[in-house]
Amino acid sequence: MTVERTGSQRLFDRARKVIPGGVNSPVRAFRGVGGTPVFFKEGRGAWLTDVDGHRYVDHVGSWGPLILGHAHPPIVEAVTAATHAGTSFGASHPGEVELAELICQRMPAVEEVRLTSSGTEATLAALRVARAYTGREALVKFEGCYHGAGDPFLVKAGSGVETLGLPDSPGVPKALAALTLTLPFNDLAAARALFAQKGKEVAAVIVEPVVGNMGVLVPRAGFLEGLANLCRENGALLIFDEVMTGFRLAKGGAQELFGLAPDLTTLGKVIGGGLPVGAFGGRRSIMETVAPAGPVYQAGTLSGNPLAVAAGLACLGALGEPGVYEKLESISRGLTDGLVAEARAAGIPVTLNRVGSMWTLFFTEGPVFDYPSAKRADTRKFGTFFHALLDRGVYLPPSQFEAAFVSLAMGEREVEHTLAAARQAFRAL
Ligand code: KE4
Repeated sequence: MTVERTGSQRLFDRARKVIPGGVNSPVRAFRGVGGTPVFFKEGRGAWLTDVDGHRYVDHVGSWGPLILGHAHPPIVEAVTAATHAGTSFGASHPGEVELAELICQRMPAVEEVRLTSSGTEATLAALRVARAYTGREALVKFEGCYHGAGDPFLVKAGSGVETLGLPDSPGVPKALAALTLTLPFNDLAAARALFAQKGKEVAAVIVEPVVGNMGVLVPRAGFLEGLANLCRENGALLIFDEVMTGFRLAKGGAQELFGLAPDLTTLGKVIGGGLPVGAFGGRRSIMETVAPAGPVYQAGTLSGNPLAVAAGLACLGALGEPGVYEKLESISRGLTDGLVAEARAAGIPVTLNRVGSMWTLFFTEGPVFDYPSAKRADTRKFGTFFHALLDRGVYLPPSQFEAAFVSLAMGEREVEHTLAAARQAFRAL
């Protein structure tokens, strides 16, 4: 069963003439699954509609921000009202104070926070602050983790870099890349060995506390705590990159879930409710180094933009309601237990990794706990499965090395629709 998507094809043909690869972000290009990217014209709740009128249950949610679903009415109302009051001031306004207060209230390890317009800006800023605060230059990251498209992080990165099979990225100066040391995720012994050798050179360790950019990788017990201890013992800063996990995995993010207090935290996605926002924050003594309070420069024309802040406040407000994380957990468990059961019934070896409302179905026996084990997944089979679902009205992330996201707009209907499509798709493999 192949569904015609002539509207998407025509738009993609036009797009490729004026946009590199026809997309504004590589992960959208379907390079990991083959075929032509779908062009969507509308999202409503848990559903997307493409330009040819086909409808899909959306398991991508704009890569995480849409935890409440598409066009969530309180967000639409908040942004509409903000628009009529003016789209940008380039000056302070009440909303940015309210959003900063809310973030600090829900993440006690964040005593001060600066808003940006993307996660990439946030991680770049956090690294600059860590280097200034410690007077050191080395950065430690983990293979397969993705922290945005900034030069220092495009070393053995995940997400689109991994999907496109780029070893790293050309254009990143060797001298800069040499300052980024990479370790295997979930390997505390390797981290200890690195710190034994270079601990006093390390400005920061940056980690996705639950990895989403290799597909979902779950931290082993003691791994994150071990990193925190190594940082403390060696005078390095621990940065939790919670752009994806922040306020998704718990009301206080992954740091609440794991009971840890990183020195710095980066945020994005959910705190913008689908509009462009990022943020970096942490202990006051560290954040007071940031201009104009201190000498570390960081800036942005649209940082704290009134529309994005209005969307973020509406989104975080909804996430403050009682029972929302329990509801997310219940939908996520029902969906993923069902997928595993359908794969088993069809005799297809899979490993499903999930934390809360982030999950990935790997086409491999497993276990999948780091970059090498994730790379054993059969990406060809994933591509076939992806398209078999797409043709049955289910939109998964177009790459084996990405996380799928559950939204509060999903219910029984969306779960059943997805499982029925998966039942047929597994049999098409
Ligand atoms: P942005 O600059 O894309 O807002 O955020 C970068 C970023 C930083 N840290 C983490 C943990 C992230 O997951 C991201 C962005 N995630 C990808 C999805 N894997 C965004 C999708 C895309 O690149 O188009």
